[in-house]
Amino acid sequence: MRSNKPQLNNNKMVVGKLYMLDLSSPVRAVLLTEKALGIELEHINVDPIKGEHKTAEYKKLNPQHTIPLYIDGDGTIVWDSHAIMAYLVGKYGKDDSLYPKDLAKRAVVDQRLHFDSGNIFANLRAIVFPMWSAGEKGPNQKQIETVDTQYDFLNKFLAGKLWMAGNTVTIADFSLISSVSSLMYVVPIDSKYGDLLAWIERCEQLPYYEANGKGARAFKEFVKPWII
Ligand SMILES: N[C@@H](CCC(=O)N[C@@H](CS)C(=O)NCC(=O)O)C(=O)O
Repeated sequence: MRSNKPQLNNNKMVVGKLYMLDLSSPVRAVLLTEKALGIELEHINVDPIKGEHKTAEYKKLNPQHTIPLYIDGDGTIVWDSHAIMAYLVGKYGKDDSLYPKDLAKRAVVDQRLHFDSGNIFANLRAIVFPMWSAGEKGPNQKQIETVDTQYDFLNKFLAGKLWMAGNTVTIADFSLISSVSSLMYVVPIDSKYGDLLAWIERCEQLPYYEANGKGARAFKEFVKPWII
């Protein structure tokens, strides 16, 4: 493995290594954070579809064998996109706007991050994993109803707000847009969820949105064969 020490690349300091694949929505949440912070990470592709996450070398770094995995220039190892985003903002953010230090504000961001882990991403994974691993077609009616309920919650979180945790962009938006922009190809969002649809458009206007957009389009093509 190469050195973990920060190195210069095109006059930008490469602050750490990200083990990743564009198709993966949690990876894309970290890519959005990287761009928003204006830092540069070395990108190392690890393709779970080819089993590249199950090598002894990778499992030594992350026994849970998930992507994304981050290794900072100082050697700190972090996995889980939500933990990586929080770490990067704390270490490299010029201010705390993406992940506020204020406890009340942070609690709202944390709730949204956990909502992604426990609900939005969890359902995306539950629907998509059997597709590529076992060729199953989906989603079924029960899954559609569950996801629709979660879209309803997201729509309610946004009532009277521009962004998921208030009126400024936070890592909660990065986490949820990366998942929602994949899930919506599997379970379309009903037009009655106007605040949610407007938020997606707002995210797409962010100057660094392509960090998610490219992989989200690739995901759409990837899942097409199994969608009923
Ligand atoms: N909660 C984790 C989820 C990570 C995750 O499940 N990543 C998938 C790819 S999208 C993966 O690595 N799957 C392979 C495995 O779990 O073995 C995060 O946010 O990083």
